[in-house]
Amino acid sequence: MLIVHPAEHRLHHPQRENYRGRMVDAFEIPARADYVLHAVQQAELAPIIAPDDFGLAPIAQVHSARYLDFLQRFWGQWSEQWRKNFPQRDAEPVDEAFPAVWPIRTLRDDVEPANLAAQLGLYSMDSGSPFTAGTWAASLSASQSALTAARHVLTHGGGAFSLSRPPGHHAGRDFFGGYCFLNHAAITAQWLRDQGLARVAVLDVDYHHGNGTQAIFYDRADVLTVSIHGDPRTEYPFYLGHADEQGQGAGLGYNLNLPLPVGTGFARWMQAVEQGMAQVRAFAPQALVVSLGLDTYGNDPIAGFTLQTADYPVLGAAIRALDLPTVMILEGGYAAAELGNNVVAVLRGFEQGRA
Ligand code: Q9C
Ligand code: ZN
Repeated sequence: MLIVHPAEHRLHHPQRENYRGRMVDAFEIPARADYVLHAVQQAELAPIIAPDDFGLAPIAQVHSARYLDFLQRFWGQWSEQWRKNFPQRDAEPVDEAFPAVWPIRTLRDDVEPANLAAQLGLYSMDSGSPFTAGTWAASLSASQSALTAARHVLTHGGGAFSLSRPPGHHAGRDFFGGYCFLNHAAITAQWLRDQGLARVAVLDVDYHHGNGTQAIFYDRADVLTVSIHGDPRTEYPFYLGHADEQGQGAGLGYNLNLPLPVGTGFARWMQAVEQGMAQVRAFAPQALVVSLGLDTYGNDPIAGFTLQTADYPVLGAAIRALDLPTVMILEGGYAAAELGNNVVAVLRGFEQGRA
């Protein structure tokens, strides 16, 4: 196994976020990756390398041109505008920007407003995902990290883990949300397709439904998307992730959602994961991308399942038993101090697995 880790994740360091209408300490912070890096170093699981640069082309295969343009220029324009409006202050005005207005039903999303606050709404799904000075650079590094892991498993088989952030699975073709800006899992699956693999499966075990990944591949039969998650009737992202979403057109039958109620424990959860894995096996993919969120953990501050650290090796072993070239990408998991142990538990299970 190989672990890929970009130091640039740290450039995205939000202080605060809007959570249920209140400003609270941000959950998706650099300390998360620091804890994981420390734990995988201590465990001596695998070599840890920095990502290579795959450029923007693989990212532009998934995200729209105007969204990528927005991500790259937004902070520069936003902070410049702020300095003009408040010339007496010379530092960065605020540490993070949040949307406040959106083109919901009946409003137009085809014309990009010149107003930057309005652009922030056009390209987002919620007000809880801080956009910071380093958001683009960190997100780009996370995509490059996932691609580096993908190239490793394409060449050598086995597994590779992208120890990167911010996460990606909520980001759609042209929007951010749920702390995600670039959909690294989707970019990786598409890149593997573009390398000539006919079928790629994405298995999303994050607590939250992978709405971005589902939507990106919803009408396609070449990428199977499977997500096990908290029921969207009560859990973020609320507006997608129901069991009746099975894909459309050529993609009908190539999306599987397994929503579970708040309070679900390991036995029931693992049963659903096995059900998802049966679908993956039936699809007979040439590679597997795992959206590895660890917010299923019982002590997670923003999620509702009750998994324990000792449960995670079972997940890792089951992933290994699929016997596919496997790219695992870090998604959520906000019990930061325990996140490292939980990641190591999955990776140990993967290493020792192959039941
Ligand atoms: N005020 C991931 O785990 N919480 N994202 C929104 C609404 C968003 C989690 C709360 C949670 C997103 C990758
Ligand atoms: Zn999550």
